[in-house]
Amino acid sequence: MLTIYSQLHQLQHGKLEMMGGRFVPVFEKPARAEAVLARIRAVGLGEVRAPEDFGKEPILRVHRPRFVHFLETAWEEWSALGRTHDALPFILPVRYTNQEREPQNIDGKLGFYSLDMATPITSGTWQAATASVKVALTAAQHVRNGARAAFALCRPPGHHAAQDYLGGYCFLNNSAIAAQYLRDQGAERVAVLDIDYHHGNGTQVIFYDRPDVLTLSLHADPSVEFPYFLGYADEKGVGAGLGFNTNYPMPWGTGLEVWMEALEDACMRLTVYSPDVLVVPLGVDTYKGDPISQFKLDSPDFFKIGERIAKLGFPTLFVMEGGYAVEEIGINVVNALYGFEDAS
Ligand code: Q9C
Ligand code: ZN
Repeated sequence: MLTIYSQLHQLQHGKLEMMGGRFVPVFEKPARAEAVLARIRAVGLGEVRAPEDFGKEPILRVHRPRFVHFLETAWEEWSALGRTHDALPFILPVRYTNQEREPQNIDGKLGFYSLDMATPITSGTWQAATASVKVALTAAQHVRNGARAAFALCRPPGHHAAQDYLGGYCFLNNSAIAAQYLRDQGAERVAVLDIDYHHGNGTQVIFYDRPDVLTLSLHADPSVEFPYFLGYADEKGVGAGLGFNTNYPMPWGTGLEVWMEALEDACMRLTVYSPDVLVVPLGVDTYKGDPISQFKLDSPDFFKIGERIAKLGFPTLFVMEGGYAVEEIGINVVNALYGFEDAS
């Protein structure tokens, strides 16, 4: 399987994130992508190629222009105040607040465009996030050109980012941008099967009112897990999109058996929908040894997951999302990709 990778991901290297009322070292760090790349090379999964540039247009098909402008200029505004440490918000808009008026001050803007305080903006964030989009788009183009599958080794991840907010270590929604690009290139129906441990809230809201992009997400129950405010089973889409979003929230401690039952139901829906292309936001934070997650999948389980997805028979684009057990992230990701290739 072809992998697309850009070393520019290294430019996103935040120092601290807010967790449990403390600042802790960021979990979403460059070593993650390096470890996945090393494993791909060690086992010889296939060619590793650099991304192509698709310009800003595919990003603007998903994200609001003023949000993209904010991302591009946030570090400049922040550092103009003499601040040399990472940019984070300290105030977030909640209920009964103005959700449309962008503040002028950078501290207000950071809150206005953020979901959490765990996603630091650094001097290299814009370059790294746009390189990650290029990786996803190049891999998408490869699948659109007839490949059975491709792997976009994206970093930073994307599935928590929505039209106009960042969060959950995500700035631009790589999977959603790729799905929209595939639609714009002529795919009539695209499906997104998100298997990251966390709900793909950004992808869900981006396509919530549309029947042309089916969104399915298997994840930890948001009543006890990030992102808390979305990802429940009763969120099924709206308007023309009603019936085209399905969430599979599962309790802490979920292992392969229960997880596979959810995947089986998702596969049934995918078969009925019959997409031209399947996009799989691939997070391996479902792994039992993940430092911030509470599922119990083991390394060999990812092979079975890849196999099951391959049996669907759709051209498939894998997009790297979460997974924070750096020691095992390479094994787990490559197991999923190998399982897919084995059953293809
Ligand atoms: N108690 C992705 O996997 N912090 N994002 C959670 C845990 C944010 C994860 C704190 C987790 C975001 C792409
Ligand atoms: Zn995750």
